[in-house]
Amino acid sequence: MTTKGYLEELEWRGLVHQTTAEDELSAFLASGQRVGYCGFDPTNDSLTIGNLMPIMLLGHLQRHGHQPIVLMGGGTGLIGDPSGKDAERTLQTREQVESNVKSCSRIFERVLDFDSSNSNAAVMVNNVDWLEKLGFLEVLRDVGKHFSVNAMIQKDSVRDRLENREQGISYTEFSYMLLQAYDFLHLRRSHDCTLQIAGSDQYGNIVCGIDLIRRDMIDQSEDEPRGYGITGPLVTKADGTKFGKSESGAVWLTAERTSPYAFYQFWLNASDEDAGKYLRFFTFLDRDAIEDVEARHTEKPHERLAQRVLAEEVTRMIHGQDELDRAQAAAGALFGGDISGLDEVQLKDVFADVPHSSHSKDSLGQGMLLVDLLPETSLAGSKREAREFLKNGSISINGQKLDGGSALEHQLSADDLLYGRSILLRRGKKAWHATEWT
Ligand code: 383
Repeated sequence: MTTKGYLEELEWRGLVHQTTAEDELSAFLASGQRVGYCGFDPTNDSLTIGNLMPIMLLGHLQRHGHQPIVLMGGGTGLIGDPSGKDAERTLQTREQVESNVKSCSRIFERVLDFDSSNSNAAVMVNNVDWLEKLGFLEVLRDVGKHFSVNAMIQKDSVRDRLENREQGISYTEFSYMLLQAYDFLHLRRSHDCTLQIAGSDQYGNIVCGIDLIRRDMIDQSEDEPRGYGITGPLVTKADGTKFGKSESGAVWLTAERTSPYAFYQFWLNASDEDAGKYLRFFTFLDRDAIEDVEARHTEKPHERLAQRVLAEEVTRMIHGQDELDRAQAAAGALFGGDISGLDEVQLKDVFADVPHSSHSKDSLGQGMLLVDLLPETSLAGSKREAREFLKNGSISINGQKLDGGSALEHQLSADDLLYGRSILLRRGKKAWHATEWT
């Protein structure tokens, strides 16, 4: 396999924010199989799409014949990286960190190949394995001596917190960069790892590692490579709002936290301005394929081809073909109105984002007039309006359209409950409302 073209690939995709020693790096990567790593601190039980870009950077690294290392920060997660954080964090317990490492690890199999019969199989390591063994005196003598506090307080991550006296920074978080630097040195020694990859917020930490490696190898031949770094850009949205947030909060990479349906919808909702960029960042489609999608999109923007291809590719990559099929079926049902084929999980996911109201199941006992219920939902502002919508036949129950002639007298009963708890109402083609009965 050729190892050429990794940096060029990242360049045309717009995935390079900064590199160290660019010219040298490009030749270094082209001339042999290299090892590169990216670290992830287990601050939660799942990663978010904020972590997806560096995962893609590792994915491209492997697809260009190099070996990716995923470093789980089981040790650094106990400390807390101040980079990009404006306040000190509360320490997580060891149990929390350990369990987060486990649940976060799963996601990488989706993008990287861990099959150890390949020479560039991805490897996963956990820095608690070596950081935990370091003694305090050893760290101060072997690592700390190479760091100038004068330089440390100039790093963005620290400076911002020093300037903001109210927040300040603890000695613990201040020391974080020593640990990340030590990791790079450790992987340089143990795995011949010469490259660290990350988001742009990590540049300072990467440079610390490279400096430490350089000092450690001071007596070695000049021909021995030291360490390099590549950071990806901050992902932005054309409208200036923050990338990675949907109306219901962060977008996570595990189905337990963000359903494949919501995940699919998130990408589908990308703006025309952003869709092309996201295709380059978050899919492995090649240049011709992406440019072809863009050209076809521009001819008929209303068909949203770029968004559909984006949503399909990313959802398939993270959740697999079956979940993509289910998400698409659910989206189609919501759009077409026929929800009879959806199972309980799909219903829950699809209707998570529509307006909700809660009602007492008892009131269904004697039958409840729909015209009385509608004003309690988002579909009608008053009883008068409710009558009107019913009369002109624009209301559906669980996807079944009501005939205008008899709709005014229509009663809801317990038989209308889907999975024993919800009745889904629709006005016209688009306005859905979920009533929940307990
Ligand atoms: C720990 C030990 C290392 C190397 C890196 C680390 C983690 C690093 C960090 N990264 C972020 C995180 O874990 O805090 N100190 O939440 C994020 N990363 C990646 C990427 C990103 C960064 O996981 O920019 C977004 O996802 O670098 O914020 O030896």
